[in-house]
Amino acid sequence: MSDSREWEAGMRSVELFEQAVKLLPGGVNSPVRAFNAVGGQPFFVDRAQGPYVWDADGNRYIDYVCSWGPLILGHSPPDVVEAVISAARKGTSFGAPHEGEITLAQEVCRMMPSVELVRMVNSGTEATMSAVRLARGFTGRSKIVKFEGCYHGHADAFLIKAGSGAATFGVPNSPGVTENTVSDTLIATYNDIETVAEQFEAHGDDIAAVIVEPVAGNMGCVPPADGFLEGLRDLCDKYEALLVFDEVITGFRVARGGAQERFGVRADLTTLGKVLGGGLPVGAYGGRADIMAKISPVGPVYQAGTLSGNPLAMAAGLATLRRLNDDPSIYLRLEDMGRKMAQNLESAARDAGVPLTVNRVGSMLGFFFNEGPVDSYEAVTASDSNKFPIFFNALLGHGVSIAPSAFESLFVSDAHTDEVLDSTATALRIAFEKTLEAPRAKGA
Ligand code: KE4
Repeated sequence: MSDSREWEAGMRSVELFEQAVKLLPGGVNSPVRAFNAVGGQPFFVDRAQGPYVWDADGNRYIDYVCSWGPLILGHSPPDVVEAVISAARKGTSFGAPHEGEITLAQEVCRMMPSVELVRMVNSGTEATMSAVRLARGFTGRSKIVKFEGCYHGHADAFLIKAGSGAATFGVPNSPGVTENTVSDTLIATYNDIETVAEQFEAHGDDIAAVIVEPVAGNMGCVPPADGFLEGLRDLCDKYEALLVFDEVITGFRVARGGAQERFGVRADLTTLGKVLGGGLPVGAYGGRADIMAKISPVGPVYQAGTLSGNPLAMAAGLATLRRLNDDPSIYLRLEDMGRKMAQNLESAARDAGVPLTVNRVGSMLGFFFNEGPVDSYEAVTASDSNKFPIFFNALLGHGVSIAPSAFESLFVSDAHTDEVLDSTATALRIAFEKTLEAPRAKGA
């Protein structure tokens, strides 16, 4: 592909998108896929294997979206595919208990000792909304603290716009989400423990839980500052609120036992998704037995789901977690590939003379058109937003696919080899040079 060519979707993707927009809002089933932040229309995927996806026109891309995190083994790993096929031959859904629910729960509890009991659901959103309901039911309190820039799915309580200052009540930022619904959602600043202490000083006896991404992955990748997670643990203990780690991205991604293992901070409740399902729809919430005992049918806090614990999804998740547990060097490889990808990003930007900050935790990364450091949502938003769409499209034009939003993370999988990263490095250099044509965004 030529260096100056602007990427555009192929003919078949164009035809498919024309059909899709007549049937699906924006032609997609999840907004970020629509390319609104980067211009043009999305390519439609025809198939995927290992580190690659092919679009409907046969163009191949090296994939760093990895389905937004689940595909830690790469696309269609043979053991996962086989597990799903053999499960499907025995039935696709029972609406009744089956052994696969036990075996996956056993793996989760073994890998995350803070999870003594776990409930399977069908998405990360279901997991976080259920965990918050449970925290409120267990404590008898109504407020929660979340962080500006963190995303916990689309449940009403989380869809709020951080008002000016970090200590205000949230206000709805999506029509349909009422002030009453979010009046119990308090906003704090990620990596600023003082803003959390202020909320507790003001509302401590009515805060049921603090919910946090232990590594922020939805403002780009922003790791926890030293002592931040420990500070949350201390405040929750002091005010008898629950600490909820939203590990939908970080669970089994940044370590076998997730961020709570990597950073050594115990959560009262943990929410999971993505890797847990190995590419099929699975979410989960779990934690202390005394808290989980409040969940129906044992306790009064209600939560249910027709397809929760689906046998195919359990099989895909189990095959994925078993590979992560049975291969002693897989996390070393993931760490190594993550480090190489970060180095390639940094050196390509440096060679092009483009200011860039790269954050990384294991095999999840984020990059910012910013001198850095980028350790807060405020720093993230000070990045040069004009550069990202140009960079994104130039990468696509050279066969590399990253998330179509500056506020997402990149992922490498166990299918991303040195050769794959080397060919990515060439595209990175060209794409960074291309961004030099962009006028500097105001405020950047
Ligand atoms: P889902 O309902 O999308 O399965 O999970 C919601 C969720 C909860 N918690 C965290 C930390 C998450 O990152 C997510 C979902 N992540 C986004 C992108 N980072 C999913 C992509 C999309 O919305 O299409």
